[in-house]
Amino acid sequence: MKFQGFLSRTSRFVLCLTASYALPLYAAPQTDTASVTRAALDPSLVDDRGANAHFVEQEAENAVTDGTIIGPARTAYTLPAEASGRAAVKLLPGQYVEFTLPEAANAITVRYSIPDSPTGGGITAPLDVSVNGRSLVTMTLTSQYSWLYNQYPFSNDPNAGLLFPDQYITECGCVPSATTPPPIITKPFRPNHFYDEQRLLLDHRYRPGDKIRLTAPASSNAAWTVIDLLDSELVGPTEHGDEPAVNVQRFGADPTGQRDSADAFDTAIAFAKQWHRAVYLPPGTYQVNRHILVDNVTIEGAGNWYTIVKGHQVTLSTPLPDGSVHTGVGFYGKYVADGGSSNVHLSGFAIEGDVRERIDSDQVNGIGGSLSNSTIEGLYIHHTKVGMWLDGPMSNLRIRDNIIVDQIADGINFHTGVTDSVVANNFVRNTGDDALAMWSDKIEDANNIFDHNTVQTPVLANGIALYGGTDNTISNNLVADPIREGSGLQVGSRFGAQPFSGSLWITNNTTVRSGPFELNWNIGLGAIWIYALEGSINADIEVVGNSFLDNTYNAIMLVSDFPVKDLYTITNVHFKDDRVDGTGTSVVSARVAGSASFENVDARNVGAVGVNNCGSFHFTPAGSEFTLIDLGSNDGGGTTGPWLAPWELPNTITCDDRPPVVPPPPPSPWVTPE
Ligand SMILES: [Ca+2]
Repeated sequence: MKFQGFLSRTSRFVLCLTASYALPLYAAPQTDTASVTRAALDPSLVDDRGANAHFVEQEAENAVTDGTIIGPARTAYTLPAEASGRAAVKLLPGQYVEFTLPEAANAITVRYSIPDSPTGGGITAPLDVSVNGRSLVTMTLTSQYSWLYNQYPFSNDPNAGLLFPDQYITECGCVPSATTPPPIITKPFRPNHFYDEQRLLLDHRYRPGDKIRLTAPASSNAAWTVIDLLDSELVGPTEHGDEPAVNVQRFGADPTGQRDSADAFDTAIAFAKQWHRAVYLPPGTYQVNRHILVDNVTIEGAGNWYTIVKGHQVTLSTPLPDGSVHTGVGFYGKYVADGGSSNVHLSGFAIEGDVRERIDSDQVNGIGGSLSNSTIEGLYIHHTKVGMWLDGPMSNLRIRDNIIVDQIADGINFHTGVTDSVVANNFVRNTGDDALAMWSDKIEDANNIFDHNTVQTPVLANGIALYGGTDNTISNNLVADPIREGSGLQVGSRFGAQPFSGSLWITNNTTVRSGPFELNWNIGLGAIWIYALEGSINADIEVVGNSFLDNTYNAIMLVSDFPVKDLYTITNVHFKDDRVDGTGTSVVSARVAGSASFENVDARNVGAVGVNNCGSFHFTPAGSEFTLIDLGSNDGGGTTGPWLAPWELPNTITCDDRPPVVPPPPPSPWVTPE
């Protein structure tokens, strides 16, 4: 390696002497390989927003490679769109990407994609890992948990015809079964959920400046290997549990993962409860292929890199009362109908599921049931359907410092009457539905806080979604790269939820590369998307101190659906002290009747008219049915002038749903007098 480096420097030197005009000939590789990002942004742009993670992120597109950068591009159903920062590196067999460690590390996480098998179901393929030129290990990548196709709730078969030919699809703008001649449907139809990630403990601690090279071997069976990013981390030593904890191995649990340990877990839990002790899960991999029922118990692992509870998906011979046709690994509180659980404390282990398809009736979640007066901390949850699906009513659950990645559906969902609970400092990437959600189904979710979480690349739906509820707070979160049928932050009267009431505080969040194209509506969304579909939204909604960065379309959208546009309104929304840096189209898109107030909402790099005001589409001489209330200090704009110009106020019709998109420059520090 040193010899090669010397050669390289010599050849540069010679070129300099002989052909100084030919700089580009030897300028590559040109990248700062130690560049650390958060959600593909300079960390200084998102200071104190999102989770304080243990790892540092480096995007492959900023690293050294002899492969090909794909993207940046944001079109759904494409590989770059689902990559962090909307770009990645594509390696052909024999090619590499190399990262320079910015900090000491003994562990890495690789986010990647490899092709599906021709008939679906996935393949495995090797990825060589070397450090400073020394071969270390060959990872086995898999596409068994990625690649879904077709209409919701999706298929694993790339060759399948339309699942629902009697449903409208935007691709033909038609109902295929009712159309003559029938439209030609390209297969695979709507491929998505391309990526997966894998963690690797290295053999020892490496130093800043050491070079981690990922190589697709020349002999790889994968036609290509896309690397999105590398997270590197210095993992601490194993934790031993609070004495005198009950060691699950004493009850026959097998840390080699060979034998099923579920019954041993049950026995250890029963013993621990009898003697009022915690259960300890020592380092190892424990095979558990069903739910572990938890109530009034503490279960502590040795740390989520060391203690892994891993299961196979099991097909049930008869469906369970809850509708499940499969079961799998998960820690479940009792359902409310069975009394609910309380005083459960889970920490320091990983849950590795085996969910490869979306079946909404299946309870194959990492955490489930009802868990009042409980804590969930320091878990790593992977390949389950939903990381944590809580069915209330229940109260006082604290969810902190967890990592939830590569889910088939949501990351965390507070479903039905979850109150006085906190979701803080969690990292959620690559969910197949809303990453963090409160769904006030039948009973309001109330007095909950989602704070300082990082959400990246939900491949369907929203980063953070609120469906009804009262007095909830969404604060200090970082949300990046929503891809389709959702956006960064959604406030929606949808899914039969109870109406919003009381107040909703959306404060000090940052979104980036949000406000994507809505394929069904054929228009762009807003990074924050307030949506009156099933009822008016008139609770007090305070949107304060947020930054909406690099919005693909709009920063803010208030909208109803066309069939109900004369039924529902949005009123009582208040924007204050928000920053909008870059919109492909407008700052505000209003496609609903109602009003909102704006105070000190500053914008720059705005691509279209500041306000796209359609109201409820009657276009009468009285103006739009939507009114903007200017409370002052709303500054800045773009090529079309100030974003909130006097001529737009209070309700000038400016309706143009599909203006040209002007991609903004990358976000940069906001240096203006306050
Ligand atoms: Ca990337």
